[in-house]
Amino acid sequence: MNRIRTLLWATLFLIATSAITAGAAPFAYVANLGGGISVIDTATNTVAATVQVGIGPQGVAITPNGAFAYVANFDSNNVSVIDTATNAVVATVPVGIGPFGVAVAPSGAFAYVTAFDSCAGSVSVIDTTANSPTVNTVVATVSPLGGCPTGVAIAPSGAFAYVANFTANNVAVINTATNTVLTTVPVGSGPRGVAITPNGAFAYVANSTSNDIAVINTATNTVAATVPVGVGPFGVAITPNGAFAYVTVFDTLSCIGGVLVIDTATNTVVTTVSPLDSCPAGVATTPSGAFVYVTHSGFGPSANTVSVISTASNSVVATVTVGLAPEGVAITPAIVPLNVAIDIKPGGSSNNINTSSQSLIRVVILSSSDFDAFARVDPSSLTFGRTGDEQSLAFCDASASDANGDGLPDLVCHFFKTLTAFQLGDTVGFLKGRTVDGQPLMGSDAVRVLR
Ligand SMILES: [Ca+2]
Ligand SMILES: [Ca+2]
Repeated sequence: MNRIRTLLWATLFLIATSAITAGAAPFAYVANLGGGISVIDTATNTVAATVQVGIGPQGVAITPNGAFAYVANFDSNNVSVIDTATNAVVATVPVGIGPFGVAVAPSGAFAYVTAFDSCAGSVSVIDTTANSPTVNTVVATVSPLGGCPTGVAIAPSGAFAYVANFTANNVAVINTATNTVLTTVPVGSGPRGVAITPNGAFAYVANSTSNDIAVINTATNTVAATVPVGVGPFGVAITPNGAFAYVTVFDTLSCIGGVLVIDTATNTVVTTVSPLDSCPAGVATTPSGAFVYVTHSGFGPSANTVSVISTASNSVVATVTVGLAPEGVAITPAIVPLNVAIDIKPGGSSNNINTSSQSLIRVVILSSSDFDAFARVDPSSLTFGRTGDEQSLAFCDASASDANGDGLPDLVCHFFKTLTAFQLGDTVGFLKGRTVDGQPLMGSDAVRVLR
C-alpha cells in the first residue's frame, strides 16, 4: 500500500513538473531504443520529462506547430503521439511491421512512417490534422517500396517524401498528392538518414555501407554529388540556414566515429568533431542553428548520453544522460505565438481597473477574416493579467457574440480581478493561451490601474 502510494505521488510529481516545464521551447525529444522518450530542455540541458511509449522507440518527429511528437515504435508496430504541452501520450496508431523513421509534412497535415514489413517496405500515412474526423489514423499506405525503408524526409513544399530503402540501395520519391512512388533514385549502399535543404533543392542521404553521402538534386531526382566520408555515415541534419550538413559517422565494430560538417555550397567536409565514442547516430539542430544534438546509441564511455555540439566552435559543450540506447532525436521548432486582438472591458477605451473591487474583468478575443476566435481558441488555456501568466479565468461565454460590431462573432471571457495581479501604475494587460490545435497565442490591450 505504501509502495503504491509512493508510486502515485511520484507519478503526480512527474505530471506536475512536466506541466511546468513544457511549453518553453525548444525541447529535444530523444527516442531510447531500450524504452521511453527523454525530453531534454535545451535551455538547461537537463531531462525535463521521461515519457513511456511503445516498445523499441526508433524514429521521432515533431509537428511544425510544436504541439505533438510522433514516435515510431519498432518492436510494437505502432506510433505513439505525445502532446508536448503535457508530455502525455494522447494516441497510439497501429502501422506497418517494424516502423523505423517518421517525418511530418510542413503543413502539419500528415506524418509519414516507414516500416520494414519484411523488407517489402511500406510507408503509413497518418492524418495529423487536429479536429479531423480521421486524426491519428492511417489514411493511406504506400507499398511495396522494394527494400527495408529507414529514413524519411518531406520536401519543404510538402509535395514529395524521400524514403531511404536500406536494402535496395535507392531512395524512393513518393508523390504525397497521390501517395504513389514517383521514381526511385539509385544511391550508394545501405542508405539510412535523409535530410532536405530548407530551400528544397537537395536531399542529403547517408549511405552507411558505401561510406559516402549522396546529394540528390530534387528537380531532376538524380545524384548531383557524392561526398566520401571514410566511415559509415548514419544521420544527417541540415542547419536552418542551409549552409551546413551535420553527419554522424561511426565504425560499426568499434562504435567510434564523430560528426562531419559538410559545406553544402561545395559539398566538401570542412570540419570534423571527433573522436566521439559509443556510436554517434541520431542528429538534430536547434531552431536557431546554434546547437546540434547527437545521440550515442552504442557501447563505450558515452553510452546512453546525448552530446550537445556548438555550431560556432564545433565542439561538444554539454553531455546529457538519457535512457538506454538513444538513437532518434527531434527538436521542437521555434514557436512564434499567434497574435490576437483583444479588448479589455469592451464598450470603452479607458479600461480603468479598480483593484479594490471584487468583480470580474471582461475580455473579448476579437475575430478577424482569417481567425474565428470562438472556434479556434481553447478557453480552458487562457491566462490573463499583468504578465499574462496569471491563472485568473472565471469562465467564457457559452456562445459567441459580436463585441465590436464588425459582423464577426467574438469570444467573450471573464477573469477574477483579484487573480490578475494588476498593480497601481500598470499600463498593459496581457492575455495568453492556446488554439484548439495547440498553437500558443497572445494579445494585449491598454489598462489604467486606479488603485
Ligand atoms: Ca476596452
Ligand atoms: Ca466582432
